[in-house]
Amino acid sequence: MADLNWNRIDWSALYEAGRRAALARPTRRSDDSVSSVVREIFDDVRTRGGQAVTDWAVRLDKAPPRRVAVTEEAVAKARDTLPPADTRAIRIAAENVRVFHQATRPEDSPFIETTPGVLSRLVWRPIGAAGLYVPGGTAPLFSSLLMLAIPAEVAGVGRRVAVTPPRPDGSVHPAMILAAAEAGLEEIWLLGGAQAIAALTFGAVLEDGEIAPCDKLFGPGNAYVAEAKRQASALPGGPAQDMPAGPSELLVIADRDTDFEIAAADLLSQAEHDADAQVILVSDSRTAVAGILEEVERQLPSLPRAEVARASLSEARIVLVRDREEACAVSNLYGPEHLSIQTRDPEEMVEQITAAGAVFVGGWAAETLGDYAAGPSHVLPTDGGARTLGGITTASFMTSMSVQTVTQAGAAALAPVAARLARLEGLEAHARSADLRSGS
Ligand code: HSO
Ligand code: ZN
Repeated sequence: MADLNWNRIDWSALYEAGRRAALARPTRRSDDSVSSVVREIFDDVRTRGGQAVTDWAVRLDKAPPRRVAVTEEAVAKARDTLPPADTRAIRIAAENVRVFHQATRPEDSPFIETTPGVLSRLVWRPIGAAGLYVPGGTAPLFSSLLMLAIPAEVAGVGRRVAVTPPRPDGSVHPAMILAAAEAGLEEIWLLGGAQAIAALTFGAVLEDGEIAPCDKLFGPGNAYVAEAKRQASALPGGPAQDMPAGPSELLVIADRDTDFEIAAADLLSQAEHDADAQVILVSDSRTAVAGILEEVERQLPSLPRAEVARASLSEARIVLVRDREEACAVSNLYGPEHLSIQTRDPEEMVEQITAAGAVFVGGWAAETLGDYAAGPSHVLPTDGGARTLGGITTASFMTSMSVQTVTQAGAAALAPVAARLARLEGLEAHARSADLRSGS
């Protein structure tokens, strides 16, 4: 059943403009209507507060916002509804995420003495309050809760507020409770969409309690959530946002040594996320491309989410390149959220990669392992953001500040320099402030 229509791109036949166009992300549906709905929700929540949040939640998700307390009792109940192996898997994932983030937490620098007596260092501080958006929709991504809440915890964030859409019956998935418990969260709000982002932005007094405004908003979401985060971060004094988020992306580089079955399974794992998920296969081998496509066709029909995967794959691209260097160049130009290098000697290619949210090296390193349990956060930049932005780390939940200490001798040495530069800029008050320290 060759009903998948793969878009094939012959890289060496294209000029620069054509190459960029071939890798462009599709423009998404009616951005204007999304932003006007979000604006309407924001305006309403700004003026009417919690009541507006509730009204929008009832209208769009058929349920008022509900606070789920992660009590011992709730955790025990959630555990009882799942096989013990599920609970263990969540625990192992959480532990790995914690270990990775503890080991990569930024450390305060030592004092650096640029001039005798002039000592500066860089110190890191956690942000005050983080709003964590955990997508629901067709799949409750409790793994995203781990990938946000644990780095935030390790960073030392004072207040973490997690929000997630209710399931169609208004309930929360038991795995979400267990993930919250593993991440040391005391509560989750069943509240989704732009109204959740508005609540985290303006604060909202709701029937079950208060959501206080947050300093920074994190997490992936649909087009409305992404637009809401964008509008929130554009407000004067509004919260910052982690990164602009679009549909998930995977670019696989394959050659004739690639295991076709594995590469195909990975492409499908990406495609099942949603119809907009971006799948790209880059290869210097026509044999590999044919073999992988055959495998995709073979594996697809038995997937429960075959229809979603099929929709995504109808937009999938295959880029034929001349060699490994060209494969890396394609990937760097695209800047994928996930890059999987399934070639011979994959480590060698990593050196040439400059833009990807996460790189999976070799056939054993499935993106799926990273999605759930390897340790690094799976919340990563999409839409080419990887060209200038990394994924979530503990540093995303922290700010750095410089701390400067100067002795009298240090001031005497440096003040004349500063005074001179100040006068060069025409800033006399600065110069006099320096003069007072020069000791002359
Ligand atoms: N691949 C997604 C993360 C995810 N996958 C969650 C499964 N569950 C974006 O990195
Ligand atoms: Zn995934």
